[in-house]
Amino acid sequence: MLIKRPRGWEIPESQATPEGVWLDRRRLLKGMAAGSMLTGAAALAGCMEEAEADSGKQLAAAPAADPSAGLYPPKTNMKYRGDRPMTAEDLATTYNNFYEFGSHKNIWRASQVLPIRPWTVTFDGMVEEPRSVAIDDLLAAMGPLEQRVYRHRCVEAWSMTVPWAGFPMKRLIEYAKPLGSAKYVVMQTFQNPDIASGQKQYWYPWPYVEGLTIAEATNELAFMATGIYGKPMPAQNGAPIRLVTPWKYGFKCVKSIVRFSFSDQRPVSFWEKLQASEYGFWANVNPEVSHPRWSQATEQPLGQSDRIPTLLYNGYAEYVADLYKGMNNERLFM
Ligand SMILES: Nc1nc2c(c(=O)[nH]1)N[C@H]1C(S)=C(S)[C@@H](COP(=O)(O)O)O[C@H]1N2
Ligand SMILES: [Mo]
Repeated sequence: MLIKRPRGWEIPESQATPEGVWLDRRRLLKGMAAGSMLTGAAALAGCMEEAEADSGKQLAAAPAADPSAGLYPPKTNMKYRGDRPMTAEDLATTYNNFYEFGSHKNIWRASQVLPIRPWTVTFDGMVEEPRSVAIDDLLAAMGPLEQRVYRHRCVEAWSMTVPWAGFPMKRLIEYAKPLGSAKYVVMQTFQNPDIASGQKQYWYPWPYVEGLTIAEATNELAFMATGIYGKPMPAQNGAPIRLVTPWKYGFKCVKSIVRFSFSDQRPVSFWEKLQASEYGFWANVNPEVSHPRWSQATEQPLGQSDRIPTLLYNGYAEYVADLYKGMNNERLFM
């Protein structure tokens, strides 16, 4: 018999894991591990098998020795609830874009080699005083983490709805102390071609860089995510810290950030350098502005059978539309 292995977005909605289920699984796991280190490890393996059998796919594990594990799961901020069925964890953590590890969706295994500790984040450029800080010290300085369920819309027209853990980007901007004259924050992904084989592909303008205006970065929706599904961020989703701007196309959400630089010059981002006619600085979601090669009118939620209409600013207009008032000469939507 020929068995067709469904692609990510073809898995029926009935298999999507509702929030309660994965939370319970996590609690179970925690409880078992607390019992004894030894049986904890065995239980973990057992639980993985169970999850694998559940979904017909291997569940991506959170990094084993993550010193920040105790911060998860954080409290849910009920203001941001996604308003759509939650995407199954094993889809969101095995169907990824992370070109550093390959230009296909199945990079999650390859990305496990990313060393997420020690991890240093640098703040420089137009700041009161440049500084570098270890990720766990930064997490401590950012105060309590929170969980927010956001929709995510990739420019390729697939989408997901996932629970991120992290803190408002505004808090990080305040911590960085930019000068009043800074207009942009520029974020850069790690660079290490020995680990990330995609970075040996010289035709890409490594490192991955993205930017926001300070007004965008301090908007209440802009979020620094350090975890997902109630756990520390797995490598493939951008450990240990990545940007989430849910009103913009997904490529703005730069992963595995090592540097925040402040500038009065608009940066040219990774995709814009590669193909400026298709990918711009603003990249706000708009169903009426087509990508030069495909329509943006609808999207395919991962794990669901039917496409759904795409919304202006991905449905977040009430939060962000004012940011772009009077900018009619800008290419706001690509
Ligand atoms: N460093 C880096 N960040 C990146 C990318 C990338 O290739 N490299 N891909 C972007 C794109 S196109 C999308 S849609 C999202 C995907 O995030 P996810 O894999 O967590 O769904 O990450 C964004 N951030
Ligand atoms: Mo994307």
